[in-house]
Amino acid sequence: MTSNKGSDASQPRVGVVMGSRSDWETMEHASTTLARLGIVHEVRVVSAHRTPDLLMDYADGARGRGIQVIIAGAGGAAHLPGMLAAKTPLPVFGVPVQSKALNGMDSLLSIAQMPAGIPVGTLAIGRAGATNAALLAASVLALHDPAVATALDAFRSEQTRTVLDNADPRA
Ligand code: RP5
Repeated sequence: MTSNKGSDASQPRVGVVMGSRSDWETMEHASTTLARLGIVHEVRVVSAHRTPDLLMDYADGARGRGIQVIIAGAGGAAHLPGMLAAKTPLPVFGVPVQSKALNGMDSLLSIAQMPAGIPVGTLAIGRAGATNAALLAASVLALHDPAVATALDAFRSEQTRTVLDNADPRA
């Protein structure tokens, strides 16, 4: 996949984590977007509440394993992104999963309202947020990786062309 000078090309560079398997329907859009850009990534269920020790281990070890950005999705009392950010200096992008009870407003506020000093970059609720988290992660990697920068440029050009080529919504 994407070349990365000085490191193993098969080494995941982005960690996509989620609080439950039930979040996959949303978070798979982060994974497919990263794959489309040729970015090697790993996908894990890590629950802030059900597996707190795994959460701490994941956050502690991520940087040492070559992860450069973490995308974390969770719903309801969505503490996963914030707790990861508390434990790792890596950039953490949080994706609020659309909850059944409150339509994701609970997830959004849980993720966005971090105290000063521990940032989480918070995306939109649901699929758009998951997709954009992957694009933001790619932008971070692209700062030092020309192959990712090229893939990102191509993605945007294609997106623009698709809109321009389908300008009549009745067609
Ligand atoms: C959160 O609780 C998860 O991120 C998920 O969005 C929500 C519900 O989890 P399940 O009960 O479906 O496993 O921790």
